[in-house]
Amino acid sequence: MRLTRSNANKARPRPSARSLAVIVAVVALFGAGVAIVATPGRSPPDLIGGPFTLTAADGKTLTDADLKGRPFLVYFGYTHCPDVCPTTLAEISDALRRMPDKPIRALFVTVDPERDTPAAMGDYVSSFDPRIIGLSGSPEEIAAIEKGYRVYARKGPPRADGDYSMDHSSVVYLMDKNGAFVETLNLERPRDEVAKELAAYF
Ligand SMILES: [Cu+2]
Repeated sequence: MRLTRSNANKARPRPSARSLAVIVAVVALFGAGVAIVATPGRSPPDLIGGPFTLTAADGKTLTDADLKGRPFLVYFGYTHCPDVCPTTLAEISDALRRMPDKPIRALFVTVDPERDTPAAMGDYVSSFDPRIIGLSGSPEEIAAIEKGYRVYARKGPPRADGDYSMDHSSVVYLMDKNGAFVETLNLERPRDEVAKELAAYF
């Protein structure tokens, strides 16, 4: 049976904030793909990642050099996020809890350094797996790592109460022990499967 236009519309679920974030991320990664074509001689892993300097909750600096030697995860978001960030961090936590012995570091880097101080980031991640590290930095430091990881992040329009939200791409990056990009972690599948795949890297 052919669907009429109105039926087809009814059958199609409304895109969630999460799927919109994934679409944004795919567009951002496609942008990276265009750059690959335009930059001969650079392999795709070189186009995502790179050096960074950030600040942890204890005030200590964390750089890409400090992470050398073991693979790590990176996720970008902000503590005022109503939906996508807490959901994703809960999913990462859930996968990590399935491998309690693995020394995995997962960085949660703010895209909203104006409000998210290092202490606020540390406070926020304390409700998730302790291997998730909350990180902030100066606006310049955050802009630099966003550029390196091809992150899309933009301040949304101010709300009536003066507060604002951030539109941002939602991608969990798996980086290897040299800090080179491996893949984006697919969390849209059974958590055991995610944990099994991750465990193979650590
Ligand atoms: Cu978010």
